[in-house]
Amino acid sequence: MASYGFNDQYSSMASDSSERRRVGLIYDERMCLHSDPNDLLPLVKPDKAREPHPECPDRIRAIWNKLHSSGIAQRCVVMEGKEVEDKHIELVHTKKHINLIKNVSSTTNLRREELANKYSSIYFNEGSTEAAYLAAGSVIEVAEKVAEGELDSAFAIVRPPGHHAEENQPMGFCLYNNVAIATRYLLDNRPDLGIKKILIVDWDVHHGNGTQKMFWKDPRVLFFSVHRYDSGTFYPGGDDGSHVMTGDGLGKGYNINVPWEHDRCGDADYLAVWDHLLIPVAKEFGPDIILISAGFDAAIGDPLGGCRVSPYGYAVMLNKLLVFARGKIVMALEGGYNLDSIANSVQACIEVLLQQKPVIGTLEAYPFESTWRVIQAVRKELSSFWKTLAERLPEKVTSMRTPFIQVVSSDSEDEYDNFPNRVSQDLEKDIDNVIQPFSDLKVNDGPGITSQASIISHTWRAELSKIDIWYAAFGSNMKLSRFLCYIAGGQVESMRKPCIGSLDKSKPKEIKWETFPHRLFFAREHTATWGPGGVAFLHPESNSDEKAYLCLYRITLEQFNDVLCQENSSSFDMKYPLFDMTDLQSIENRKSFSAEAVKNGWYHNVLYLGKENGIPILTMTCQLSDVDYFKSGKASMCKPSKEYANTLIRGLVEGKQLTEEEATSYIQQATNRPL
Ligand code: Q9C
Ligand code: ZN
Repeated sequence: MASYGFNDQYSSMASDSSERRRVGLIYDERMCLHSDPNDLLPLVKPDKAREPHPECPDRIRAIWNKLHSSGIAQRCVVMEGKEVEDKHIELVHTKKHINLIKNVSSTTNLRREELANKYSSIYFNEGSTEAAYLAAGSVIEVAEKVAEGELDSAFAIVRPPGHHAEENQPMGFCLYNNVAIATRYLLDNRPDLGIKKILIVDWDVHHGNGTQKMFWKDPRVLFFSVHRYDSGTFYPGGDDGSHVMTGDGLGKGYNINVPWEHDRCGDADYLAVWDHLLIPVAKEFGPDIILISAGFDAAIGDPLGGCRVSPYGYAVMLNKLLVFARGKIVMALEGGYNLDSIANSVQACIEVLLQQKPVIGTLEAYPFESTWRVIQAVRKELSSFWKTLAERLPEKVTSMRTPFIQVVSSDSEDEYDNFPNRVSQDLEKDIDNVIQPFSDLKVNDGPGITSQASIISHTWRAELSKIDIWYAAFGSNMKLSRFLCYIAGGQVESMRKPCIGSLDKSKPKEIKWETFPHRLFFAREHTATWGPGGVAFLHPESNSDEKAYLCLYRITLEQFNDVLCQENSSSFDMKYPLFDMTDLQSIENRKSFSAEAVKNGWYHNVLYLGKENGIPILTMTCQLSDVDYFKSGKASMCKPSKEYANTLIRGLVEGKQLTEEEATSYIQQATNRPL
């Protein structure tokens, strides 16, 4: 874990948590001057009237107005647009392409129409050049500020979009590839900012073909795109968006495509991709900054996308990315054509960036069966590049799914008035009945739910509160009254200072005892809680000659995080969990997990001890390297203080595990035997 830079992230988050997060918002009305000249025709020739172009100026106006009327914009750092310089565009585009965009607005209408017709889904007008320069320049502007640390994160409300634009051609409503230009700018022109690895998350419903090509061989940029693919029939079409497209040369493994097989993917599908692909890979990659190609055309109600992501879904997706790169996230608008959907979705995202209120909501359905198929195919394709993807997903996880029912086969969106998935009211209802509602999900009933529960997450606390684990105590926490201080808060006799407790003060649901083949020992000279004398540790490695008594408390994973925090640090602010769902999933195979954010604590090594009633048993102890340190005599073994030993003995006796004599001799043995 150390290589992921978690310690840095957590500690920096903790230290400035009381301050408000600085979120940049960039917008410029001049980007509204780019529009489809055909949209003016109805004024001239009413008989030629047709649907307005979906990539219209009102898109960014709708977002801007919404953010102002809701008062969110007033909480952000608002900036004016800035034009990109040609030398920066040249980082990703040819001179020929730059000349096309630079001159297209000063030529004739007829010439513009001819030029536009040479490309796929492109229009030009008098405002196109300026808008394209502003869109790219504005993304650079905020990316630079976020990289410098002047802003924590930012959203660039820009158009025209960028991710389809390739080195030498505009495409799919995109003129310059805004996100790609900003990415290369940070990497190549600003080495002073220390940005060496960039994660680009492209959640626009269309594949980001342009961005993929620009970083195809570049291992500094991890390009991750989730998009409708529909066997290569969905725009932009062909096999560029296939999951076998993983990059080339040094960049092999740094291009990840998650291609939906069909329409109607929603929150549950996207969050399954987050939990089982993006988040684990992002941990392993350790980006210095994240750029999001934030199209909102996978939103419910979008006329082109046919997907069903809710504003809450986008909020959770974004929230899960905030733990990386010290929260340095730059979002740039790409597609998204339902004005209400994009305004609400952007609003939800900015609220996440501001971190001023918890993300609240629930999910309605499981992922589609096809979603698990896609996730498994992607994991397999990339398993040799990312070790986190090599493990097979448990059947319990992938068995939670929604059957897919083909409703209307309308694949091409040849005209913009064509809703890809228009279904009758009745059919829509039938589908909803097939989708098992979230309320039917037994969320607190064993380990099968572990990964599913993360799909139904709000903030990390709400998410982890649904998961039960056994916390196994071998030290003073064997005594219930002492352990309850970590849950409800407080102080029992002979403790030197009170505990804060968990945010969730509910008592353990069950208590059990078990013995484990691990060595109990006492080390260190003095502790803040117990004063002079050693404290108990469990040897992290098992040893069949040993027998340690552990008291198992069934608590939630949220409470476990609070215990882990209190055992290790008096000051750590739990903005993010120390031990989350992903960690719980991986600990079964790895057996131990180091909570890097509190690595100065003596109990930051989480050990997996097996399962009880299907629920994972976790304890916390020192690192294996600490054991060597104790053995070396540098911080020798040490007898527990009288008070402390007494607390342990009382715990064992009250728990009816040993008689007073047996307990005393058990503790004594643990004290005297060398390691
Ligand atoms: N039959 C973005 O969302 N559709 N671009 C053309 C032709 C083009 C979408 C359909 C969709 C482009 C940024
Ligand atoms: Zn799109």
